Amino acid sequence: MIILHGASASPFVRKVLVALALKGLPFEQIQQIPFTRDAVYRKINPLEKIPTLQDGELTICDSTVICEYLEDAYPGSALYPDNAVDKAKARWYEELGGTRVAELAAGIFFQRFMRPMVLKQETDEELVKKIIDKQLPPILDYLETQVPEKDFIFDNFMIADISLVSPFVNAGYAGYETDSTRWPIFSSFVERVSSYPIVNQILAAEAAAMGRG
Ligand SMILES: N[C@@H](CCC(=O)N[C@@H](CS)C(=O)NCC(=O)O)C(=O)O
Repeated sequence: MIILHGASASPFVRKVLVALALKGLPFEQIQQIPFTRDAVYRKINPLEKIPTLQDGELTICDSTVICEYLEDAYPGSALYPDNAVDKAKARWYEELGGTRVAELAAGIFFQRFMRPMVLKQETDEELVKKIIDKQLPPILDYLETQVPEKDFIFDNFMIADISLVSPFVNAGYAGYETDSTRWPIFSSFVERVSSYPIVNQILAAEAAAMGRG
């Protein structure tokens, strides 16, 4: 049985939940909360980040490594395109979604949700304002040119789609919405990916767990 360690509200755990759903794989989830300095968890993930996945003898960390493993190990819907050009694009979008986009969009969630609720620290609203007014706009200008007006980035819904949108789900929990007059294409892409049945189901379960259902 596959075991996924990580709280569902993490943008990175959500990406793996989508991958598991696309592959139709049964799994058990342990809702590991990050930033807890959990000595037991550190034994399976020295970086102390979520997610970590165990599959039999295998224990691996990092959402991208996990999704690539699931793609290599299991049949079911493809998580990545198979031609070299599209696969390179998919890797880039996954990298962008998991680095700068996560740092900024999920950073709003970190400040407004994780800091007060989990870390018992104050929100740095000055930093949130800087993210929203200065740091996110150039990234959104770029994303506006990268995502399609209809459907998904490739022929089918894939990991690249959820990688770019997942951090914005967290930003949404923290009260941020992309301005649909300034970034209409990306805003509608976020809506479309969020309402894709597999994602929608995962978000509904997540909202219920967070008391938002
Ligand atoms: N590159 C990693 C990033 C994972 C990550 O940063 N997870 C956050 C939660 S959303 C975390 O566990 N942070 C705890 C920490 O940085 O100590 C991945 O793709 O899995």
